[in-house]
Amino acid sequence: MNVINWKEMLYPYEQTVAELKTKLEYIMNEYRLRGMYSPMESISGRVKKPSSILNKAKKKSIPVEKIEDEIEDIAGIRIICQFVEDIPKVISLIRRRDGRDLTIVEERDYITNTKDSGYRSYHIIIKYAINTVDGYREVLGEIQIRTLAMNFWAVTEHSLKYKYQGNIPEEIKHRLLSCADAAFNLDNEMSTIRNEIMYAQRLNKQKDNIVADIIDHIQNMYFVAKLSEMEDINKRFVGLWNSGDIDKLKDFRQDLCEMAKRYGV
Ligand code: 0O2
Repeated sequence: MNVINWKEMLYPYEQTVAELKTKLEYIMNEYRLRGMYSPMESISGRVKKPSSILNKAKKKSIPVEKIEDEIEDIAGIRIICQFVEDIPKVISLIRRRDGRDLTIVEERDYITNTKDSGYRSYHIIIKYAINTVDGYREVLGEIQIRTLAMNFWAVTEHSLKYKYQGNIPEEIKHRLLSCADAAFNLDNEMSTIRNEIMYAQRLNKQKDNIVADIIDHIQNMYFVAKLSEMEDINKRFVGLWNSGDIDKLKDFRQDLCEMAKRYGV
């Protein structure tokens, strides 16, 4: 039997997870930077543990030398969305990369085709190209896309599976199915107030950006403007901040911008 050097074997997967996570985070942050709603709420990644790889290989009768070809989720990325409607947008973002920095091998839609367990999620199996000491190679990876509600259910069910070593008692399985229904209904309910939520989030983001600009201007003028002027500015800022009036905060930012220009900062 071949002896696996786990650290060496898993290193390219570490690289894959780190690169993919960074690339997707840049997209998520670019949406936010542009004041747009991001269909990705958060992104996480992990490399499957050796014990978990061996368990899966045993369960699926995969010989050790075939592990890297047949276990597709050694490198795993999970993208969490707020709303079900965000999921197709994230899928498009990934499909756009097909043939560029990654290749799509397979898509599994467990949202339309819910698993018997109640599991819902969209999986995209990919091949990702990396450069290693030995040169260019491709590794398999799995991107899971799901809502916050789907994730809550899956993470909870996963830990129960672990606790009961895969044999969850029937009564708990039954209750988990009710929870899966509840998560499904929660997603549907959230969709009905999606526009309201998105509007509120955009407004908050806009306010954060304006306040960050105001603070930058105040900081830049701190040592060049007159003390009385700075005291006045600080007082106005606190008043406007407390009022929460976004239009007045915008006007104030404009005033500060002109003032900063006059001071040459
Ligand atoms: P981990 O610990 O998350 O890595 P199979 O093992 O046959 O069910 P397969 O053929 O590898 O799955 O592919 P599939 O169906 O795309 O599932 C891969 C991963 O999806 C699983 O990896 C889980 O992360 C998740 N998943 C699939 N079905 C379920 C489910 O019923 N409940 C939960 N909580 N997660 C699920 P691993 O290796 O099982 O686990």
